[in-house]
Amino acid sequence: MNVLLLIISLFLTINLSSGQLSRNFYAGSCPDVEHIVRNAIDQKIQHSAITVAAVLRLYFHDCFVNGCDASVMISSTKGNKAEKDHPDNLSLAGDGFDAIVRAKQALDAVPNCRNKVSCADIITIATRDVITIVGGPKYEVELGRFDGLSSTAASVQGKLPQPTDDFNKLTSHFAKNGLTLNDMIALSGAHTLGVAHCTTVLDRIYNVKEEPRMNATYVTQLKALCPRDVDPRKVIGMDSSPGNFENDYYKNLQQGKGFFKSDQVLYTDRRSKPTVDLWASNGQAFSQAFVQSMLKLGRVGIKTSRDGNIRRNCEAFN
Ligand code: HEM
Ligand SMILES: *[C@@H]1O[C@H](CO)[C@@H](O)[C@H](O)[C@H]1NC(C)=O
Ligand SMILES: CC(=O)N[C@H]1CO[C@H](CO)[C@@H](O)[C@@H]1O
Repeated sequence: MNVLLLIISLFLTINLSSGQLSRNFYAGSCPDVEHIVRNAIDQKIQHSAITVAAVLRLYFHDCFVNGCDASVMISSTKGNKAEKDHPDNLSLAGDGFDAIVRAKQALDAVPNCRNKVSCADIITIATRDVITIVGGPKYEVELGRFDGLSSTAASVQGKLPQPTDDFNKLTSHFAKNGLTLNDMIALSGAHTLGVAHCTTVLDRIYNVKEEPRMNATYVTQLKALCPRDVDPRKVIGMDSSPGNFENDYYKNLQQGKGFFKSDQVLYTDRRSKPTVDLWASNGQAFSQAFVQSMLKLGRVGIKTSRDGNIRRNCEAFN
């Protein structure tokens, strides 16, 4: 493991940051920012373990809609229906939002850090932390994002991939954000964590004829957990260890046990299958690829002091 960390950090040193982002953006204003966020996240997770997956998904949805600018955090008001109220927020778990709000409160309690750290950077740090906490790779984050000045439900439309999307649709969603097929395969590995609503797989498990690659044993298991008339609020793990970050995601795809069609297609399509096979057999290669792709995702649509600011409240514009 230490060797892996060394390799990752050497690689990152060479491949440092892009644009205005840097590793030590807050060195002058709030040098302890990463410890403060980490403590707040540790505390939040002790109360609610589902925070882990909630934060990771929040980061993805934030970055894919108008860039990583915390626009996903904004609460709707009378005059504005914000991003989080688009149906595609797909029930982003409230604990993810709450974790960021708490980390911000912890920062604001330290005089020199008060209103110095952007909410977008808090999400970025918190996401790295939750991944590390559940056994994923530890990596250095790039900081210096500003918070966005707009957030509308309308702007979410069509920006997020859907679980029923085919291969070309999926790759085009990632390409629009400057992400490659390799990035897409690596980032989809995030589905090693967390849960999904039964309602998102009902169609798939009760109409399996359309997807011959689905593992029959797995279909039986899913049907037992998610009967046709299941309570729409019911959620189930997307793999058998939804609280651990590992490369099981790829091993499951090899066995026809991808949770969504958008997961399984990575194994059925010849363009991505070799990479799935590689990462199923080599967890270190997956971890390295995942870190690189997370950093790339974190560079999407970065706001500067010209088109962004540092929010005093992550859930409202200044
Ligand atoms: C490739 C296209 C993707 C599709 C179609 C997709 C779709 C979904 C859907 C439908 C859910 C279940 C939502 C629910 O029922 O509550 C989900 C959960 C989740 N997704 Fe994705 N996703 C994709 C990529 C990603 C990426 C790139 C990440 C992060 C890097 C990610 C992280 C997560 C996490 C962590 C959860 C679990 C959330 C929780 O437990 O609260 N997903 N995804
Ligand atoms: C289906 O899943 C079972 C148990 O999870 C596994 O033993 C089996 O090898 C899988 N079948 C295929 C075709 O991969
Ligand atoms: C967490 C959150 O804000 N979820 C919202 C997602 O959008 C639906 C409406 O589409 C709201 O009902 C949820 O409260």
